[in-house]
Amino acid sequence: MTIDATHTESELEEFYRDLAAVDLQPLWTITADLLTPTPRPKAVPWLWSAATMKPLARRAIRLVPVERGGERRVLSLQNPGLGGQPYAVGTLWGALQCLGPREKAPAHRHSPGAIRFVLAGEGVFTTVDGDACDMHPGDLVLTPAMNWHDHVNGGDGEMFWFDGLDLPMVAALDGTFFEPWAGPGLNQPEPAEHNVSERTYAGGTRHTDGAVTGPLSPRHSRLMVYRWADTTAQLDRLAAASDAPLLAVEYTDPETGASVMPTLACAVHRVRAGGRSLPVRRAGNAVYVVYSGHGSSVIAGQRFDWGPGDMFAVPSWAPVEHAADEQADLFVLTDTPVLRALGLYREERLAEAQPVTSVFEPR
Ligand code: GTQ
Ligand code: FE2
Repeated sequence: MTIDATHTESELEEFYRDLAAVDLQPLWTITADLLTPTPRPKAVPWLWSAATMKPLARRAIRLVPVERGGERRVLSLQNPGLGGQPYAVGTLWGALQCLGPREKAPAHRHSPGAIRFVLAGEGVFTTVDGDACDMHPGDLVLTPAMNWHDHVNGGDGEMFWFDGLDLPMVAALDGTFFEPWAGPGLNQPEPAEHNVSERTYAGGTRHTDGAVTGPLSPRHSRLMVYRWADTTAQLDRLAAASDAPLLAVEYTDPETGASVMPTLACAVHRVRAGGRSLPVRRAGNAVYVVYSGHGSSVIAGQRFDWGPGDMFAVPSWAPVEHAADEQADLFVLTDTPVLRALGLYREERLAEAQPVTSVFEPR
């Protein structure tokens, strides 16, 4: 067959009309970027400063109760590139959650998995499928997919932490399920003993009766809480043995060494005082939370200055490099396990610092 060169303009127009009428779209007329040479995330590099967020969170504590329905006192990071969707980057939910003295957030469970990284305060425990995990600054607490969870502030102070969820990813897969705790009461009963998963799994060993009984292929880590003392001790050991400007540790499933969840990876990147890392870009999205220290990151040519409690978005494939005036610890949430599992992951390390073309002005 060869192309009928005798066809008329109106024949062609009619053909396109007929296609549209039966919900078909010819690829050769599609102008949207379908097959981009490299990822083009809609989310933009962005930073939410603690100075802005914290007073607003305190106002929320004063003005808005935590109840069934709203479920959580959470300020979600809304990336301006995402058209009003409450997502930090295309695949990740990021948020600041807080609880006032003696407040309780009701129990529920859902198919999106979540992590909490504690920023400030004492007194809250998150109960994960019956195991009450005490939370202290710098701790990471997991609430994996379909695990019941609620947050209880048993103390007299406020508490603030970062929430990261794979919610947009699960939504894109049309895999969202949610269930409120049916009771009795709004919360899981407080167990007599707290931190059971920690006693069983912490430190890379597992409590057994002598037999080898662990799951062969756990879908998520069975350790629900990772203590800051362990994280910082490991970083100290690495820093003592290296003069690299940036040292990173990934939180792992102590039984398998895998990422903490099938969808989410968590890490801490420590930038040495006076250190400056070279740019790297990675397929997949990331949300950074500054735990301590002051410094700046250059993301796709834009400089973001940061300090404790600030949160920033690094969309897929944007080159990112960090510099710190004093030693800085950055908590990093990524969707890397999904890209790796699907054969989509890649990274590129650049040999030279990026030229800085603009400086981000936080709101
Ligand atoms: O704490 O259970 O930021 O379900 C978003 C959804 C926190 C939570 C969020 C949630 C939670
Ligand atoms: Fe939840």
